[in-house]
Amino acid sequence: MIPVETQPTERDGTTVIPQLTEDIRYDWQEEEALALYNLPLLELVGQANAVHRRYHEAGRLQKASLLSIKTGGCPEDCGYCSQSAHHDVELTREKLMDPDAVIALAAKAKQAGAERFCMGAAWRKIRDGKEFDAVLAMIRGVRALNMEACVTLGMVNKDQAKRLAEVGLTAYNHNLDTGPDYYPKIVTTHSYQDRLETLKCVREAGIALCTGGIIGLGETPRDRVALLRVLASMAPHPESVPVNMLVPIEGTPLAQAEPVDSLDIVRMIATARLMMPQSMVRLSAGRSSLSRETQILCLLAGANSIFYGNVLLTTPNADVQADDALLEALSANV
Ligand code: SAM
Ligand code: DTB
Ligand code: SF4
Repeated sequence: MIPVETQPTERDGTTVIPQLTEDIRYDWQEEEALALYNLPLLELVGQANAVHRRYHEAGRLQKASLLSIKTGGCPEDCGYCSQSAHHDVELTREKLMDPDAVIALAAKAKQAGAERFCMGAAWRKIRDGKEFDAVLAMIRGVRALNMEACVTLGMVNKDQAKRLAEVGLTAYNHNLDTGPDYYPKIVTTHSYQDRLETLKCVREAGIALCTGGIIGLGETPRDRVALLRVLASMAPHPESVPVNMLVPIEGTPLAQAEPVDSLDIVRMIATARLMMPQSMVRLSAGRSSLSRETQILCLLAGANSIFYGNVLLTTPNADVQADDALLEALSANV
C-alpha cells in the first residue's frame, strides 16, 4: 500500500499538503484521518469532491423520507434524544403505528419524490411477537412500492436480522453516534460493543448497513475521526453513513450543548467521503439550522442524500418548500 502523508510538510520551501493516494482503505490511522479533517477547508472540500465524482454521479441527490413509527418512552438514556424516558421532554408518546397507515404514508412520500423510506422506533431492542410482525408487514409494503426500505429499531439478534432480510429490508440504521471513548459520556444503558454486535448481525444477514453519527455532543475533532475510523475499518464500508448535527432538545442533558460551527459538518462530511468513497453519505438531522449555501457546501463535500419532509422523527426538518427551492437552485440555470 502506498503510504499517505499525514502532516503538511515543508519540502524545498513549499508546503506539501497530504494527498489521498489510495481510495478504498480499511486501515485509516487516527493521525492521518485527523490530518484530513484539519486540512485547509478548500483543499479538503476539493479532494472530497474529486473522490465523490470518481465514485458517484455528480449532482445526484437521493431523497429519503423518515417516519417515526413508535414514538417516545424509550428505556435507553441517550443524552441527545427526545424519546428517552430518562429525560423530562415535552413529547407525546405514540404506540406502534398500524402497517396500513405506514404504507399509505410511504406511497405519498414516493409520489413526492422519495426513493427511500426510513422508519424509526424508540425501542432498546426488537422483541419478537406482534410488534415485530407488524414491522415486517411495513417493510413488505414499502418494498412492494419499489422503494428502498430502512428501519431503525434498536438492537437486533441474528435470527431477527435474518427475518428482516427475508422480507427484503434494504438497510438497517444503527448509529455509533461518536467515537468509542466519548460514547459512555453520552449513553450508559448500552455499550459501543452492543452497537457493534447489532451491526455484525445485520451485515451477516446480508442487509446493508446504515450507520453514522452526530456532531455537537461536546466531542472533540479526535472523537469525530475516531468514529469515522471505526466505520471505515468495516470491510466493506457501511453502504450508508448518516451525518447528523445535534438538534438540541429542551429537557435533555445536551439541551445547552455548545452549538458547533456549521463548517464542522462540512469537514465531517468531506472526511467521511474521503475515507469511505463508495458509501452514501447522508446529510441528516440539523439541516434546518444550515443556510442554503452551507448545505450546498455539504453536497460539494460529498453528501448525496437528504431527508425530505417537514419533520424528522420528533423535530422539525428543513421544510419541503425550502428544499424544493434548494433543489431548484442546484439545477441548471436555464
Ligand atoms: N432507538 C433506535 C436507536 O437508537 O438506534 C432508533 C431511533 S434513534 C432516535 C436514531 C438516531 O437518531 C440516533 O442513533 C441518533 O444518531 C439520531 N438522533 C436522535 N436524536 C437526535 C438529535 N436530537 N439530534 C441529532 N440526531 C439525533
Ligand atoms: C439518522 O441518522 N438520523 C435520523 C435517522 N437516522 C433515524 C434521525 C434524526 C433524529 C433527529 C431528532 C428527532 O427528530 O427526534
Ligand atoms: Fe432510545 Fe434510540 Fe433515543 Fe437512544 S436514540 S433513547 S435508543 S430512541
